[in-house]
Amino acid sequence: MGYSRLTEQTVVDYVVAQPELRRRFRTSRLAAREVGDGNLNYVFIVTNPEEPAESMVVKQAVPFLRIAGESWPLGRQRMEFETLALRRYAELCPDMVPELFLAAPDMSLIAMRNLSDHRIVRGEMNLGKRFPLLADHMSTFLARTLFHTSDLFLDPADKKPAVARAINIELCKITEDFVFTHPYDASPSNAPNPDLPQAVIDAIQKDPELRAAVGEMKWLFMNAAEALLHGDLHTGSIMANERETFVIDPEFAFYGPMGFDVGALLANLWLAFLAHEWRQRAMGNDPDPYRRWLLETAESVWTGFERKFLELWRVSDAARDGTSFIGRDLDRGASAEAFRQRFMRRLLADTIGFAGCKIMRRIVGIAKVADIAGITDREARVRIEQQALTMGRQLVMRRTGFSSVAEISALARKIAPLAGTMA
Ligand code: SR1
Ligand code: MG
Repeated sequence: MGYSRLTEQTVVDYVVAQPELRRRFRTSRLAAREVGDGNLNYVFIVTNPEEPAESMVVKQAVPFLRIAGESWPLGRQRMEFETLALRRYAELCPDMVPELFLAAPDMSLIAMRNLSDHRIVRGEMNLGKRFPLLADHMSTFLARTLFHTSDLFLDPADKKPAVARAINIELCKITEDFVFTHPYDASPSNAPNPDLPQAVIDAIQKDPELRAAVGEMKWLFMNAAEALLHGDLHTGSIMANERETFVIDPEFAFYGPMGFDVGALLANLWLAFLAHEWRQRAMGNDPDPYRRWLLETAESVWTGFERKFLELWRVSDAARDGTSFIGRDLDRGASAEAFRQRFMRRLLADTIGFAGCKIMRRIVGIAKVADIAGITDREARVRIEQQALTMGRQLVMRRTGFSSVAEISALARKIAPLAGTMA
């Protein structure tokens, strides 16, 4: 079948015509709704109106960038990278990705389980909801996916073809441009809040030290094929409830630096921390408890990730007759352990640097986060955006100087104090 763009009408005909999809419904009288709120694709929920529990999601790539419109062409192949990543994640973290019912490269679409009992974490956090298991689940996801797709675990003869299969040129280019380049080179694609003083943007775009540091992060992103990354792991790519957490939307997947995925998640928790100084007050709450929870969640993501990643690594090395990534053991594992400790320190620095870039791009660049862009008090929004830029800058510039994420919590509280600690 050739490609055609689906609509709320034609997606139903499509589902009914695919036996592996049709058999999941007791009727062919289905209804569909387009619910995509992402920047790239179209997402339909197809339901049996008589039995709303019978439903599925159909996600289709269109040959352009949705956020920009049809004048911005973008290949449809991104859905194949999403499929590849969802399949690999289903092997590594089966309870954390939606079950795939069908992948149809000809139509650039996938059909999968509708996570109807789960909500997008960003939207819920903006309403002040807590996810008590989020840090535990996401640290497990990060540890398992990043360790098992890296050279610390895989045979090089398996890893290199895996890297080659996931060369995602177009979507990496989006990240290279919109995360690492355009926010800093005064590109016309930028869309800063018009209330933000030009001097604040100039401070980001005309600081050679900062631009050089961001350039180093871009270089790492483009050259360090460490592990299979989700590639866009912000809080809008996670669906959760009190019990379960699912990772969705891995169309940006490729083999890149591990810190990019970890940093994306931390950056979005820190952006939420900044936003909730206003959001919680607007809801009539004392902002401190929720903001503290966000910082604790960020700390637990890192500490949980570090512990679980090291655990997987030590167990895997132990099963290899004393031969680890650095070679044969000659000192009862002391050298292997020293390498692990250095590896994690370097990974923390990468994570912090990438988080800084991710924070700044959400203020200056084209793609915003609703956490901050949805702040209706203009003065508060400008204040919080300035805090975000201050924090992003410090993270990138000082990324090798932090020895824990708790130190970043202290930095965040210094830049945007908790109400209880304000003078
Ligand atoms: C043109 S920027 C589009 C952005 O949307 C995705 O969610 C990625 O973050 C990408 O950078
Ligand atoms: Mg997405």
